[in-house]
Amino acid sequence: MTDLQATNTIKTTCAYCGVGCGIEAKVNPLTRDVSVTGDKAHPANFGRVCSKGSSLGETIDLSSRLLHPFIGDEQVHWDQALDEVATRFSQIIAEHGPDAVAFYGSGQLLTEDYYVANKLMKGFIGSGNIDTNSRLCMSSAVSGHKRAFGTDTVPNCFEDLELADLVVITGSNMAWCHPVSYQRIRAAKSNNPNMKVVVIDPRRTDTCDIADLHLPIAAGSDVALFNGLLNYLVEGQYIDHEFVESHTEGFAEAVAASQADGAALAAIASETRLSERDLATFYSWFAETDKTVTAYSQGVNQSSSGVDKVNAIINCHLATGRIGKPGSGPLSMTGQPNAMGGREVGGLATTLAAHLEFNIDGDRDRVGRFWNTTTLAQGPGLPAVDLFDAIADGKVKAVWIMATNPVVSLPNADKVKKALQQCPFVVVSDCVAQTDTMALAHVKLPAQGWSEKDGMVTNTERRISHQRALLPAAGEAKPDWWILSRVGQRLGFEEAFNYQHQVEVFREHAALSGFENTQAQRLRDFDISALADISLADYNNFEPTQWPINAAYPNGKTRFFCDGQFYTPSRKGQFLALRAKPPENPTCADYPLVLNTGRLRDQWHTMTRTALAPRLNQHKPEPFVEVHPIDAKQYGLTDGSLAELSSKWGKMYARVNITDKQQPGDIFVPMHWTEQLASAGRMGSLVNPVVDPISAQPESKHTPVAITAYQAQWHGFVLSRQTLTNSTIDYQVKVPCQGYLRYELADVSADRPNINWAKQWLSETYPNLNWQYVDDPQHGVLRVAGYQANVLMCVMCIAPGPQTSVLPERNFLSSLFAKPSLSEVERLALLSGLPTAGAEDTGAQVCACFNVGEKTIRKAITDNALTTYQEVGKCCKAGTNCGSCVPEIKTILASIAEPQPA
Ligand SMILES: Nc1nc2c(c(=O)[nH]1)N[C@H]1C(S)=C(S)[C@@H](COP(=O)(O)OP(=O)(O)OC[C@H]3O[C@@H](n4cnc5c(=O)[nH]c(N)nc54)[C@H](O)[C@@H]3O)O[C@H]1N2
Ligand SMILES: Nc1nc2c(c(=O)[nH]1)N[C@H]1C(S)=C(S)[C@@H](COP(=O)(O)OP(=O)(O)OC[C@H]3O[C@@H](n4cnc5c(=O)[nH]c(N)nc54)[C@H](O)[C@@H]3O)O[C@H]1N2
Ligand code: SF4
Ligand SMILES: [Mo]
Repeated sequence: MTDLQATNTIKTTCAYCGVGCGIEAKVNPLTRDVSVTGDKAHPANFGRVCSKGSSLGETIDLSSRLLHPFIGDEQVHWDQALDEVATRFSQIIAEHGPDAVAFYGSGQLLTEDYYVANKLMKGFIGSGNIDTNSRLCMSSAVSGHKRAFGTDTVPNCFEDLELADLVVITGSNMAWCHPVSYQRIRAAKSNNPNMKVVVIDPRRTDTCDIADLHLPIAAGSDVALFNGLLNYLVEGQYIDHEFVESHTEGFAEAVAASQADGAALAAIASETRLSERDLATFYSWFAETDKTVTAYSQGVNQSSSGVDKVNAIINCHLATGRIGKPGSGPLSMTGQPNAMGGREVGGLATTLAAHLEFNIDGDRDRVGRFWNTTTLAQGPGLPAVDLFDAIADGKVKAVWIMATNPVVSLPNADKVKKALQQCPFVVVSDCVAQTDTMALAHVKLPAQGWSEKDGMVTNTERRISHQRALLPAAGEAKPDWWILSRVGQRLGFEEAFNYQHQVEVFREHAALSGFENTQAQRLRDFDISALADISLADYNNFEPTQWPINAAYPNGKTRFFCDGQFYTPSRKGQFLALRAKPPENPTCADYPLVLNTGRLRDQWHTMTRTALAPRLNQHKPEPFVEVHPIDAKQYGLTDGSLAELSSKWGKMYARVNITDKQQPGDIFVPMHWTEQLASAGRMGSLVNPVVDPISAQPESKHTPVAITAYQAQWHGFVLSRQTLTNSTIDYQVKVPCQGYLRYELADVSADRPNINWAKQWLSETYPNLNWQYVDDPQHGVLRVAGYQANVLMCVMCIAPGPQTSVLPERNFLSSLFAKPSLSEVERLALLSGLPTAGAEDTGAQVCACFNVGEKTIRKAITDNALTTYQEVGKCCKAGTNCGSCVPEIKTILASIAEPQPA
């Protein structure tokens, strides 16, 4: 059989964001080659995929995987590892009670995994101590939904983004974080000339590319903005009185509270840092456009007033009766592929399971009877930040972390790291061998990752899709549900965790959702009881469907609440009386700037998977900080140099990017870099541990910080085919590229690296190379190349001072790694740093899908007199797949049309 014959096509779901795109994977199980295209039949994406989705096949390489269980550094059999986990957990529970242990999970677990984790901890170990990274992500939306609707339901769906005449995108960089939904809005807008888009974000992000209005709101002031809108709707008589009177409660109190701080536009303008004119435009568009969707994400949720922000938005939709209707409603954009599935199974410490609640009469008893357990948790457990504090305090003595990397992603991350270093027993399940959290594990458990694991995920619009196995497991990796249930059995819960296949878990989850779920007992929105007896064949062939899936809605339901029926005791939607309040930690003289953190187009969180795809590392290769020109001047920062950022909690280094997309006083750092890739690039160290008082979601978008120039005495880079040994260089960032690694280096030490130092360090990796070099102490220049025969193995370039511009062109040098051997001319060119004739420098990457550089695009535009991004796409493919780089292409077009003064 040839490799070609072995290829088959399997439909599955993307591993990454909450859009939950359907994909078609062409799989060769013999070579483990997987190539991905969009599934035209999947209702979340209709065939589209973004740069991350389309490069999934490049992230399943086995070299970075954890392939076997380990206790300490010793590889062990599964039985030994499972026994160790069960024994240590049992001992600690016996000695200190069930609240001395905890699980910390993730929206990247499949529903079946998550269900088993929750059942084991809450149902049988008997503690509420299972929380998840969804606490850092969706918990404010969950609490906001529960306050307004009496349940955690997203009322609308993706299609509403297309049906709307006004799309308000707030606290969401959708162009980068939900790219396929964003492209759907872009396409809808070009078909509907009446459609307007408003973006509310302190930064001018690429999402603003399709905005008719951008409101660069002062960080944290969203409640004031939407309270102001509620008032405007009242004063201008835009209220849907019939809906408000028949189907809601608390309207008068909400309006009174929103007026308490002054309802005049001037007052709101000063609180939100917006102009009165822009405010009036936004308010009038919202007031007059019946079909309005407000889509929101982490700029809303990750705040000390996150829940109030959510309810301030929902208040305006309830007041106008615009909820659950085609083209109108509030739309919480979920982050992770199974953020919603986690909420269904009760993965948060504060809920039970299947939308049953600790604080609702009868629900504990209901879950206890269904699971046939007498040890159900008495009440909620500790939410994430409190949980890690309890570990630091020694109250929680054993923790099992699965599918998340809290040493990077939790706030006050140095404290989290220390807590885990001191914790008597840390278990980590991950598919990747080296993460900042795995480094602290006593027991390391290899989990199956995307392409191997098999089960259900639920996306933003409540759509359940099957994520299917494409390949056999890597090494001894096992599904998370299997690992958890085998430990559950060893803890003595033989029957309750006797699952042999994930479909058995799914059936039980579906049955619980329908258990005593009637008006007479306790009606819950989440009900997929029609799947309680699903056959294995139907499970395997399951078509994407929006819940509920029950007797009344066997094929799912698109929208909730348009009938005015909610899940509160009175069945009425609830207005909340809200007062704007400033972020809990204000800036001060020592820490004068607001640090905002978030995502990049081509990276996923802590980069354990996206950094494996070289083309995803080229757009933004290093940790950086975006600073407004006024602040850059004030703090003595130059573009492209390094800065040190510090807060009360920690510090980091980042490359300075001066841009007027920031507001003065605000700076932005991407959340992605870890200690595995950057010596001091872990931004979680800086972030304040303040949380929302209702949802306990951390305020990741607002930390007071200081910034100073990093006084580099020298800087440089190494390009190397192999991973280098650790060095003591102060600033060191590793960038995986195609066929080689790039290390960016800098140090404050006045000792200039010389050829001896360079040879000593590089020889630890390459003991037998031929070295060619230029070492010029007078000019501080060092260039070293190492050859095996004529094959270039590594090259180092060092220059004095903090600037990067004096170094040779990295793109040219990297092109030499693609050559089987180098000629004498090329070797000389390499040391002189000057490209040889004919060597192509494509410039910084713009399009990740087709790896097209800025210089290629500029040349295409000037050579062919191109004027639109569509023409650029036709000419060099850039921007024609996911479209996320279209704003950058437009910027290049504009800069050529109107040359900047030199
Ligand atoms: N490329 C990529 N896509 C992803 C992910 C990824 O890692 N990479 N992660 C996924 C996950 S889990 C999530 S949760 C989502 C997150 O998706 P988003 O929420 O869209 O992403 P963020 O970049 O975290 O933050 C969104 C915006 O909030 C703005 N913001 C900050 N403060 C405020 C404020 O006070 N008010 C308002 N209105 N806006 C503010 C920020 O400037 C930022 O542009 O992305 C998902 N998709
Ligand atoms: N400052 C700041 N902090 C933030 C945010 C922010 O915007 N700013 N955003 C927050 C948000 S919204 C989120 S969602 C979090 C994300 O933060 P994390 O959850 O910490 O980040 P990930 O890199 O997604 O970690 C997932 C881990 O699970 C592993 N993994 C993948 N699939 C599987 C699997 O099937 N099984 C197992 N066992 N492991 C698997 C991956 O290799 C990876 O190590 O960060 C939060 N932290
Ligand atoms: S938008 Fe991109 S990352 Fe999100 S699910 Fe679709 S392909 Fe995956
Ligand atoms: Mo998230």
